[in-house]
Amino acid sequence: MFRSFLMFSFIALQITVIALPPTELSGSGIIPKPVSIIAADGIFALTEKSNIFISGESAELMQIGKYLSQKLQPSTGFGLAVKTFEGKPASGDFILAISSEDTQLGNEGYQITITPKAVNLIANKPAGLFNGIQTIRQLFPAKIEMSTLQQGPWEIPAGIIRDYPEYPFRGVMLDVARHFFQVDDVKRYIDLMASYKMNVMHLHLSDDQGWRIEIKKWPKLTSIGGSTQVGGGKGGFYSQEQYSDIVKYAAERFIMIIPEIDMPGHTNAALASYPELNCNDKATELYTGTKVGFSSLCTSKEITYQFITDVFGELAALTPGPYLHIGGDESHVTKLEDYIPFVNKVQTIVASVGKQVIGWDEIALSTLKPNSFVQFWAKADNAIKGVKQGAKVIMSPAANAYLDMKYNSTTNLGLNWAGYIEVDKGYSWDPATLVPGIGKENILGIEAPLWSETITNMEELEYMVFPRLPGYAEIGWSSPAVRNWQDYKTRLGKQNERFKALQIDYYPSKLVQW
Ligand code: TNX
Repeated sequence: MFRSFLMFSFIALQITVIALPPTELSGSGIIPKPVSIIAADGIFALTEKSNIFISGESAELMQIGKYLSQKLQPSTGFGLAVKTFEGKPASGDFILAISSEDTQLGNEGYQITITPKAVNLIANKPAGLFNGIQTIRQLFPAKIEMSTLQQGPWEIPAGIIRDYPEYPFRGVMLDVARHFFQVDDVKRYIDLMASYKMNVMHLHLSDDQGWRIEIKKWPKLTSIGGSTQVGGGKGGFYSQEQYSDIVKYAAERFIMIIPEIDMPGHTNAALASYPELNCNDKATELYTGTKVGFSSLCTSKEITYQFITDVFGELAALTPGPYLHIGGDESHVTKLEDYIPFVNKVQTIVASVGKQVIGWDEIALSTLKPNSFVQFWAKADNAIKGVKQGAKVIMSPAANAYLDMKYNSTTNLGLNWAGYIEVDKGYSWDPATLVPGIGKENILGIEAPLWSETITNMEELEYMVFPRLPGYAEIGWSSPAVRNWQDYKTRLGKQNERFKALQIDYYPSKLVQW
């Protein structure tokens, strides 16, 4: 009797702990929301016999196939082989194919056809395949993301998903100047953003408190300027090899790195390293506080432009992407009559090293080159001045998209000068209607910056970035026609298990049922 009672409770327990996999493809948890999902009959099962077939001999496709294999390996324990496609796939295979027939998919879109036999992923370009893999990851149970061996089954209900982005530019910015972040931290951030199909990482590499990139012609920038950070810690910098390693790691995940050297303001670390960059030829003291707007390069000196040419020359050589970010914000101690010609000259220097300029919205006060971009953060008037000059805008409105703004008055980390950004506020805006006079045709995309005055390590970074980042990813990827908070918050709540599997320290907002 006692034994059968035990048996009974054992069975009951088993029933409650086994979450049955879904039998119909709803894609209900996917972030960013795909363009269309159509369910079909049947279920695909990944097994230890599954292979990954790629269409044609290509190092890039091989690398994407291996990326998928490596993502699935730790939790499933399967070592999926990546093979060049020949003949028919067997049951349980993935097929990754480039096909240029479906032009609607563009450079980053994809289509996934899931049948009981195979998962067939097609795209026009490798980036599309990479994005499709991010969707496939979310179609499996969340424990697929665990770093230790888990029990299957590893199933996906059949159906077809078609998907492509609203904007080509979907970014984050990380301020490694106020507090320095090691290469491995940056790589983890890259992996996390890639899983939500974001494709740009802007690195804020210099500010008053620190210079974080080795420049061979100006070595004191890092030996002196990189030696501290906010609060007086030891700071740090990336050697050119380390920076290139980040660029390569990002590129393998179809993410472009945009390096920023902020100028003429936010330059105390450089001014402390080289006296000649100051109008009075005296080096400033290193600075470890959090004030802004007190420093300026000497705009009237020839050496200043030689310095900028050298710095951007070396950075351009290390950066395959087309952009160099010149900052340009909060130059409160640079007179406007000096600021405007300065920005004009810097645009010419950037062009001379073969790159295009991005700058914070203040740069629109100058005469923009036809291929310069304005990053809207604070003043709509500035951004509109940029649009009137024909420039495209990157939308980073501080009151909606700043990852360093507190969630609410009880958040310990972060700042609140642009207000609080709860998860719903971060999600519920449309870049194309936020600022009258800036429409979709004027917008390159969106970027969510994390300034690090108060953010000292990865745990703190993740708490501010999650769970807001998937929302910014969705704003950049999904059409406003399919976006609304009620639907989104249900999908976000379901990401909970994925955050846990990936060991993300997120803020469990009360607005979301986790
Ligand atoms: C304004 S946003 C700044 C940064 C600060 C940030 C803090 C921008 C272009 N400039 O220097 O770190 O506020 O939120």
